[in-house]
Amino acid sequence: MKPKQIVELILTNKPRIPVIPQATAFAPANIALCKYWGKRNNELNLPVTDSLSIALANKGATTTISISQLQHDEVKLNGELIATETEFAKRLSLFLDLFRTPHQYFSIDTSSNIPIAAGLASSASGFAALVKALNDLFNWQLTPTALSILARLGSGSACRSLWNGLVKWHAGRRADGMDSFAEPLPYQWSELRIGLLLVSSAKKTISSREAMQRSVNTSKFYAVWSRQVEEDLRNLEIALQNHYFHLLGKAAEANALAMHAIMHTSDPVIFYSQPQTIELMHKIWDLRANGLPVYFTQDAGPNLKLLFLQSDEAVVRESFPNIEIIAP
Ligand code: 2P0
Repeated sequence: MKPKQIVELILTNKPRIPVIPQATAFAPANIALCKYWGKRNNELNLPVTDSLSIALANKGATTTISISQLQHDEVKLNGELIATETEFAKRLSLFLDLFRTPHQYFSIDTSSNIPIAAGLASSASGFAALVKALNDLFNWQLTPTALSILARLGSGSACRSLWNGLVKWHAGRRADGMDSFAEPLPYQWSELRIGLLLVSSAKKTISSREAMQRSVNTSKFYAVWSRQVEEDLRNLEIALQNHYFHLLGKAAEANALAMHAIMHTSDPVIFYSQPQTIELMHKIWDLRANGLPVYFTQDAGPNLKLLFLQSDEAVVRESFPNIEIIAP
């Protein structure tokens, strides 16, 4: 099945004319504690494994959508009009092609309060916010599950950005991906903290889309990824259920390091870490060796995200003066 057919199926008997002049929606960014790395279907963004994430509360994307009077989409990013030939505008328009009726064009105004393309999951919150705004503009009244599937067609990890808190994306088994969507997990852990350590907000040299494809195709280590995920997910869920912080940190850090080991063994090599990333890792390991319960996770970029508890916030802030702390 093609993405367009999936959308037609989900929007069967749904209105295709806006019911309000414009709609605005927010979606949080999410950080995976167990990563999505590798697809079984590239067109539908169907993953090889399940993944588990935590939402970044008020960090994310706010998107306003309306019908454009022009003969093309208009895209504004953080208040600035973006040329239609840019990769960003083209990717958005290609996604909107899935929804538009003939000669229907959109005006999209999206702003993000997180650095774009720095491995901080900005496309995830962007596509999730867009799908929510479309749902409101047309009054589709879709279920969160349907919205999750639609967001996934824009960017895989976007299917996890429709909720706050802890979220699990079920890989599913079906070829059409109708069983591949995320859902919120029932665990609460208000003491959990995430610290953003920004090493660079420069655009990445290789997109995560391309990097995961290359990993699947060329890394011999990819063969063990499913087993790694299975074990990490089991430990993460036990940790979340029982508030075992060390188990949580250990599983999340191991999962991120395994994902990067796959990249490091890809051909050509994919290496997102900068010297400062490695320095920070050593600092985290040293602090931990000295008794501070702090762990990290890393996505497709040089930045690190620290995991720790509220009770250690002051020490963490002292050790990393530039950290941005989020209470998810
Ligand atoms: C994740 N990442 O689980 C993993 C960890 C990056 C590292 O999901 O091709 O932008 O649009 O489905 O969702 C980033 O990949 O990729 C991502 P596409 P996406 O958060």
